[in-house]
Amino acid sequence: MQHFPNVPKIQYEGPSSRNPFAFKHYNPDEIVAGKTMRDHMRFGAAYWHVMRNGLSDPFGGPTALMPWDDQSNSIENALKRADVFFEFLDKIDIDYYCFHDRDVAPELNNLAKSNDALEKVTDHLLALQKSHNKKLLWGTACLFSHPRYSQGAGTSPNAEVFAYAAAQVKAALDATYKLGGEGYTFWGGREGYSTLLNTDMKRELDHLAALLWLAVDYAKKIGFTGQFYIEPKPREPSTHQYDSDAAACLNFLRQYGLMDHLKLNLETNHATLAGHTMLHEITVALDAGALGSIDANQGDELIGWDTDQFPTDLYLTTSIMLKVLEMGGFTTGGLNFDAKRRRESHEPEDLFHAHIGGMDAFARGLKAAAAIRSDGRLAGFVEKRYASWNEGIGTKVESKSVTLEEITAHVLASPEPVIASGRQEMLENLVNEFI
Ligand code: XLS
Ligand code: NI
Ligand code: NI
Repeated sequence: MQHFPNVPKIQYEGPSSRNPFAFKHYNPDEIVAGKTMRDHMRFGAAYWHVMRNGLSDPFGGPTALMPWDDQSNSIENALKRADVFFEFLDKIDIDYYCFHDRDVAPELNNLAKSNDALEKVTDHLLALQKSHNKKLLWGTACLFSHPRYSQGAGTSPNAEVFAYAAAQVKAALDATYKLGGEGYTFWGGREGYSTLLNTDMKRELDHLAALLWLAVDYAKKIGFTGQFYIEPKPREPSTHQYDSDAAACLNFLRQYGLMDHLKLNLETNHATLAGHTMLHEITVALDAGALGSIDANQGDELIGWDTDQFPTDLYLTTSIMLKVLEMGGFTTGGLNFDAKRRRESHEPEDLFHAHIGGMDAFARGLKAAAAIRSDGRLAGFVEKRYASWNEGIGTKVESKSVTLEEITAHVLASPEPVIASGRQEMLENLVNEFI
């Protein structure tokens, strides 16, 4: 059964192609900086956006046409959606996917029944993965939609709700393990507060850490060796989320001794909401050895919420790929399109235009980043900018082998320092040479 009858398998046709159903820049087998583009990117599609997002917004209901979906909460409907999703993955040529437990299988308001449904659907997903040669980038549990989680899951004031969330995490980990998932993500949709008047922040943070430790220990027990991630986001739906940005997440992980067990899954639109650039967030994570995976999207500068748009900004994709190359590439992570079409783009073929655009934008970003690196002027400039630290007083400070008195004596015997220009505009011009 063909669910996207008007869409061919998307192929690379090169920059001169005018075919909207073709890649102009993403050429999966082309080698860039020593690796195929496919292996650099490790693109993933988000089950929740592709299959479950009706494109409603706070002012209006769903618009997306999903002729394959009977809108029921049945397992049959869930199984059918999975078939459609894998047809989509084949046609768009994406190797990985990500899901929440409740995207793929129904929430049945009873843990035993919901677990049973998840078991049935993941059996089917496993068969589809094998027959379509697709892989799970990461799995996760939806701990934010159901009303029981309205006041948090791991950070709920109610211990029974925490327990429910923990049991759901267990089932989602079992599912991820069964599907050979390369990672498992915690995004704390409601792990924050609406007002501090009713909130014991210290206790809630202790509980959130307890949930993560329970998951880490359980993973060890079942032999799940995938990477755990925590995904920062500052707000929405909560007023303040505890995992508000990369620095806050790292502080949390350090405080609770979790640095060896979790890395960060960074999302561009979340960086924007936190008042940071994505480059900032990635740099913070990379410097801590904790850059794990990326939710590839972008936000709108004019709308104050998580619009989850497909990434089209070449400056953004170039800066992301510069850091990914600097890291030496993804290991367990990848570029997961946690992105949705605009509400006005309601036809199934729009799913393809959206992903083609994101993949081509990252292909151009990868090529630009690789060219900037092999050109060497940018890195050379930064190296030179800090050169004074490689000798004299700089070396002594870095090696902590000098006192304040000795530094003072050094300054008294030296001329006024001459500082060189930061050359921001020249460097911006340099980057634009390659975009
Ligand atoms: C929502 C988050 C979510 C996570 C997975 O804003 O990005 O989609 O990636 O729970
Ligand atoms: Ni995300
Ligand atoms: Ni998001």
